[in-house]
Amino acid sequence: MINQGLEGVVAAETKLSMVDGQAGELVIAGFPVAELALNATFEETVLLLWDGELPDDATLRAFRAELAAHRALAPEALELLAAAARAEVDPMDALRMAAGTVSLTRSAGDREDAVKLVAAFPVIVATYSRMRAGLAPVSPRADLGHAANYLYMLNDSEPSAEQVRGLETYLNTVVDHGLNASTFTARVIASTESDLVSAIAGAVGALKGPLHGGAPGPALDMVFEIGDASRAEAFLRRKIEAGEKLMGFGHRVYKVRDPRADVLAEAAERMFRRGGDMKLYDLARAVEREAIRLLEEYKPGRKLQTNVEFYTALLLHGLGLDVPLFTPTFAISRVAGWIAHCFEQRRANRIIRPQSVYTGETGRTWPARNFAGAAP
Ligand code: COZ
Repeated sequence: MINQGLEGVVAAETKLSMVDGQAGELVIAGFPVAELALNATFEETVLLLWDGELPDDATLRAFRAELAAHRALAPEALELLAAAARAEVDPMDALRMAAGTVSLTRSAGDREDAVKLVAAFPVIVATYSRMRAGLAPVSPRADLGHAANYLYMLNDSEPSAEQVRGLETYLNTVVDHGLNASTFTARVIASTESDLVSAIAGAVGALKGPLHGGAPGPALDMVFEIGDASRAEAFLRRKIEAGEKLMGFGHRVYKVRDPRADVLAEAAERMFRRGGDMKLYDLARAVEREAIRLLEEYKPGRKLQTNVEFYTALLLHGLGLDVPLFTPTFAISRVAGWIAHCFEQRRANRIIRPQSVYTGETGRTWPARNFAGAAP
């Protein structure tokens, strides 16, 4: 019996995250997601995943300095991003291409590659975003933390403490999530004993897909297109009846509301309330309620609930990020989780190689043909 999409197949043991789809719970390295998301800096979360424990002050300071020291992109990476901007390449393709340039500087091994990749992702995304907008790239600042430096390089202005906290809440929330498609991709590549940069380049390619990390943009576009709660029902019925999937809803594992949606919805509400304009937030909540009601009507029993992408869109929009930055920002976080899974794979490796069942013809005989291949 074939498990389409490997649904229900347990392919690894992990200490990185526990996803309970029935209870709607997510534990990341021992912490309930809300506990970690609201309290940790992203640097603490990265070391928690990589080393299994929260870092002490000295270790954290050293790690921040290491990340800062690896922010500057190689000239070849800048040239590549400039060429990508001229060609108007998708930001996720630009990220995948530029991430590969980490291979230009030979490193001592996985851990050094890991630091280089985590440090480079926000710099690549922010640099490319400005190039695509025809703006001069902003050089990274060593005195800013990981999340703050990303917002600084995007906007050429120092972010507020609230903006940094909002972004870190997001980055911590989406950093790891069991064997999702991009994480599994990274583990497959790592299981062949290939290098970490190759594993991460593959994972970026997987995350780009609209069924995985590519959903937040279309989810927000849908809320904007609806524009007013009174138009939600008719709009959503049309989409569902046209056989389209509502971006931001449904999940392979969660059959109740994604616990990450709760964390991000609360962070978004705090931000919009502080900004004083609740219109978009209230509209999103109304669209969410209608979508869940209609999905139950059209797909009874499928338990299609809000997933992380729906409130990702709202929170990142509230942080001033444009839609094309949503999935790359997801990658800025998840790269730390991908790397942690590669470390786990290395520690107890067995090449990942499932079976397939052949359903094609057998016993065919080769037709009489002359050497050029044309029939005589
Ligand atoms: N909108 C409308 N219908 C949906 C839906 C959605 N978002 N998600 C699932 N369905 C429907 C499917 O069409 C399918 O209907 P039929 O049985 O009539 O064909 C049924 O619900 C079961 O769905 P499926 O087996 O495809 O679920 P699966 O677990 O394979 O897929 C994903 C989960 C996340 C891919 C989900 O279906 C989806 O595509 N969501 C939208 C994209 C998104 O938000 N992705 C981010 C995930 S974190």
